[in-house]
Amino acid sequence: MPAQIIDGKKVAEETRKQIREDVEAWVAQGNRRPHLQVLQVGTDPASTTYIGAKTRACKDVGISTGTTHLPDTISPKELKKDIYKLNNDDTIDGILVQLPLPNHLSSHDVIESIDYRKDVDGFHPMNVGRLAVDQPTFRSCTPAGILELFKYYSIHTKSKHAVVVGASNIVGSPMAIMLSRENSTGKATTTICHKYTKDITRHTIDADILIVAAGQPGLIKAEMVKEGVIIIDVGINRIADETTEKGYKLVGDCDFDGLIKKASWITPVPGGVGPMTVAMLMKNTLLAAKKSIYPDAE
Ligand code: BQF
Repeated sequence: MPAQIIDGKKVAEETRKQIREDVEAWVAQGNRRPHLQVLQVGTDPASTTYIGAKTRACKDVGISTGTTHLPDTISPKELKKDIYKLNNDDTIDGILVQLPLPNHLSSHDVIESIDYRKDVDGFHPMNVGRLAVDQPTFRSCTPAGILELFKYYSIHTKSKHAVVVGASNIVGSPMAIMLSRENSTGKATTTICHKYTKDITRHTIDADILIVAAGQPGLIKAEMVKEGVIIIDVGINRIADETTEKGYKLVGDCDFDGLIKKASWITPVPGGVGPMTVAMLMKNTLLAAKKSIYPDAE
């Protein structure tokens, strides 16, 4: 039997519908409408696309939003000055600096300059630290979205072997932390593979749940996994394709056509993890707004 498809587009729509209701209830109680401010440094076309998706999602759920465009020549000092202004602006609930940044800017330094209470991406060391000790926090949107998909499809992680391929600060590392904590979305035995792993098949072949965020199209093939594996493909790679309007198509890091025959569940690209990432950003922004008034809100 071929794998069942995890429909991230559908689950994201349902998630946004819930958030829309929560936002309207929040505003109906007399609160200011939540606001997300996005900072774009430079004009990277992929970044522009992602910001477009986030702006549309904000409109959909009733969160107010704006994008500040900054030149790619901006100095770290100037960029941080803009961030401090937003930190001190009571009408701004969430601040998102679109990544990647141009090479001359340190993302660590820039992220740390964001007030952690407005860090709706969940990248500030305060929020990462709180995640690591299992305290309520703004969770990184992609791994949080993957856990929402597990919840929706009743995919259990307890005592499973979860293998995470890719150790980035944005996806792999927080994903592994979440899966290994002793809570209802964790309790998995977790392996992290990365570019220094000698023989990744040794690990992937043993995975009950395989989460791939390596940025390498076709990295995971059917021979590398066992029957019944759950495949979560986080990769978003642009591949040249003249038959499409844009001249490219999106593919993940996994050989979907091969793996669908062997897996029990699989996420497509596009329409899998990506839409959930954006939905979780909406959730974090509403949470930031609530916490600005009720610090204990969860
Ligand atoms: C979909 C991102 C790499 C580097 C920087 C929907 C998104 C993507 C795909 C999206 C991503 C990836 C984002 C789909 C935000 C996810 O339909 O499959 C939405 O907008 N994402 C980002 O902001 O920066 C990135 C990937």
